[in-house]
Amino acid sequence: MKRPDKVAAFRSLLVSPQLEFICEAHSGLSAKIVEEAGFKGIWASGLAISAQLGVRDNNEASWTQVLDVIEFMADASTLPIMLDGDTGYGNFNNVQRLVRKLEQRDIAAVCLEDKVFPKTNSFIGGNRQPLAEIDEFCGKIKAGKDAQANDNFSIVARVEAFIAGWGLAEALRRAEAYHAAGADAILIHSALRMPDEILAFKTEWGGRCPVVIVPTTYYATPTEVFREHGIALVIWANHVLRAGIRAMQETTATLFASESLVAVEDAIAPVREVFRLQGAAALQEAEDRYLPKARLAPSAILLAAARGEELGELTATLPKTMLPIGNQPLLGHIVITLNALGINRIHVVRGYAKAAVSLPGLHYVDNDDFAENGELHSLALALSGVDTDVPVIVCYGDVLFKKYIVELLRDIDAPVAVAVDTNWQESVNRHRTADYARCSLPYSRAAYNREVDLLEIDPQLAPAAIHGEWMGFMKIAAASLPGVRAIADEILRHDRRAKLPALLHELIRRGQPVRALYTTGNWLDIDSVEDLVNAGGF
Ligand code: SPV
Ligand code: MG
Repeated sequence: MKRPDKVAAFRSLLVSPQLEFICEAHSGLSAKIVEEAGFKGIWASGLAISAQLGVRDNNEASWTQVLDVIEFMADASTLPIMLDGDTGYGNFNNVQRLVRKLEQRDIAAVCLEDKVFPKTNSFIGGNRQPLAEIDEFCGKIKAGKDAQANDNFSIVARVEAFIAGWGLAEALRRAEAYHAAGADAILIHSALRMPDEILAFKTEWGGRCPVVIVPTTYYATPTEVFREHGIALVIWANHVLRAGIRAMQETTATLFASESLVAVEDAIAPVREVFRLQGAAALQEAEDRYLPKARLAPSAILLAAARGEELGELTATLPKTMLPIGNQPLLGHIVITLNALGINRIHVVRGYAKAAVSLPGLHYVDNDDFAENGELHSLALALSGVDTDVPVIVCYGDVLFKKYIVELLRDIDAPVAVAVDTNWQESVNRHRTADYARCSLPYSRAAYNREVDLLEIDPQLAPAAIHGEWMGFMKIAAASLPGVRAIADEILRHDRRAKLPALLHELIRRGQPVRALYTTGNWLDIDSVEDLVNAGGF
């Protein structure tokens, strides 16, 4: 990836024939915001960085701590950054080390001020602040220029003569010396409310080298005045920090007073804006490119619209799926089993006494006409609301099962698959109706490792033809969802009471294989009070 030449970009700003502007930032986030606003460069303000760290602008933050902050800023933005390097954090030797470290971090420029370490902010008792010896300061500039590896790295010498109460002559004397020592530009600072000092300086200075200003106190001066006087670069030095302080104070005061989020929600940036500024979308794209495709957990559809009349009084006010088994309703047990397989998007089709079907965390699909239609209608309703990029596991809302049954289905690679219980004789013995299945291969050792297809499902199947019992478990691959949905709709147009086997038959009839997975026992459908009692021990 081509990186912008930040160092050259800053030098062009300094020498450009027109008035240029850079803006303060104090963090990776604010650097990005300054860039998005359209600025061409960033002022890494000592005041703003120290303030956001919660310390004073008196070199309380160590220079390496400042370096850590501007490294984040440089990473977050493509703009050139000029560090407010205070006095250089020591003597000429410290300046050399600073310049090397800044270049390593792709910082384009440093501004050094002619005060004494530890410095204090120019607006705090400026006229009591001692200035550096001119020669000593010139030595720092020379040392910095000698240390830089990139010819375009800029060192801006900041003259604090006006701040410290000296006049124009001293300011000019210093500027001249710093210029001669190799400074690429002069920052002339003033704490007056009018621009008189800096304009007088610029008039005398002429075009000897670019002049940079910080109009924090003489903010009311029309920008045109700076332009007319040939100022090279204006620094808006602390306004992002101050905007942030005001916004934080107002928001926290409102939150504290109102004990509610309502009053602030619309006044602050939405969370998605935070993600955007952090570049979350780019990471998502990169994940798609570089991460192995994670197997997404399927979603599940539980068909639970029926009452369960066979249970008589027990289901007078509750559908079967909500009957208590131990400490939870039947539905709760099913959900726990699915959750254990990583399946947490569960769509429950409810109908009879639907208000009673209300466990938290589930997606409900209402089949209000449940008395007039059948299972397939319930399935079709649910299929229209599922995520289409993950497979769907379908099961009945009145069946308890060991999780491996669904696990096998989850892991099988087939457009549509069903679990078939080899233990079908038990159902015959219990004289209950069951969906008996005939498959392409009977259950045997030979069936292990072989693809077995479902051929037929019929409660009336002759015992000699039965290979197992279908318990209602079905998996539909994500790619098969639209096709299955269309076939279900077609069947329902002719028979709105159709049951699930009708769907399987139609798939088979159209030559779309339905894979059969043999399992043995380990499930229980609740059809009688006896089942309910047995379920307690399942
Ligand atoms: C800063 O932003 O830290 C500066 C400019 O040095 S000023 O606060 O005006 O001194
Ligand atoms: Mg500063």
